[in-house]
Amino acid sequence: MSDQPARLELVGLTTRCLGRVHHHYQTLDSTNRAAKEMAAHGEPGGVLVTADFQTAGRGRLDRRWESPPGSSIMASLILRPELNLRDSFRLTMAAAAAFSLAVERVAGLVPLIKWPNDLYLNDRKLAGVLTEIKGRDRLDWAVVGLGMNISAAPPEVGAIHLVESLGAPVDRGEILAAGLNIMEGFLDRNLAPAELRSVWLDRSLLLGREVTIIDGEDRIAGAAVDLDADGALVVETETGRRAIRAGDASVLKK
Ligand code: BT5
Repeated sequence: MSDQPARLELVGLTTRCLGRVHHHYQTLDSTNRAAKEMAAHGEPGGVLVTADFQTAGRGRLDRRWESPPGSSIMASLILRPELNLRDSFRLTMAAAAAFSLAVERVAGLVPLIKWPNDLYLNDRKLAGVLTEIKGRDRLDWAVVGLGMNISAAPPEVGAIHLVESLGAPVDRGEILAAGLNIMEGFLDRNLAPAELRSVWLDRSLLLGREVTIIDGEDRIAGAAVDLDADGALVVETETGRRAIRAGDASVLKK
């Protein structure tokens, strides 16, 4: 692990707290892994860890997150909000909403939010959020990780990058700073579920479409019709409505 001088400038950062302490690395195994270690050692909320390259970037369920060197945002934020553990999905909701809004603000494109943790452009994956938490009933700390393809994306997973979609250069530091600015606003408003739900509803990739949700052995098919107050996806199945809290969604192509 090499600790290089910061090369990722947070252009336009206006936060009080988020990203004010920023550790940037040329190479790390995983920014989430590093941030979790820092959180466990007592680093305060707001600390940001970024890398140009990850040798063991992670998605959910120990999947891999791959990205060519220097081509993306790979960022993990330590957060310590007052939150019940059962409400921790709001952190993922806030991050996905903040970074969808940030891309719109900086690049003028509107990434759709694919429940439960992805941003999509043109039906291809642009970004993913990985939230990891520690606590009992109350949250002790959370690490919210974001991977977003800026100028390249691994072709084999059908991903898209922002420059490809926009047809012009984009400054990843500007996107990251804008996302942190917006995220801090959500945190200041106590991650208000109604506000987060409304951004998600506005930008939902799944609503109104026929979907299949796979959660371990569980497979649920139907029309995605709503998000409930906790961010669960409401699916109209043959046997009635179900609120689904976790899983991987795929859209049925017509
Ligand atoms: C996610 O998981 O989408 C969460 C990804 C979080 C990555 C960030 S990078 C900074 C921080 N540090 C980490 O170690 N992780 C976080 P999931 O929904 O499970 O999706 C994972 C799947 O996305 C993989 O199995 C691939 O199919 C696909 N994938 C991998 N790399 C990708 C990329 N660059 N762009 C789009 N899709 C990708």
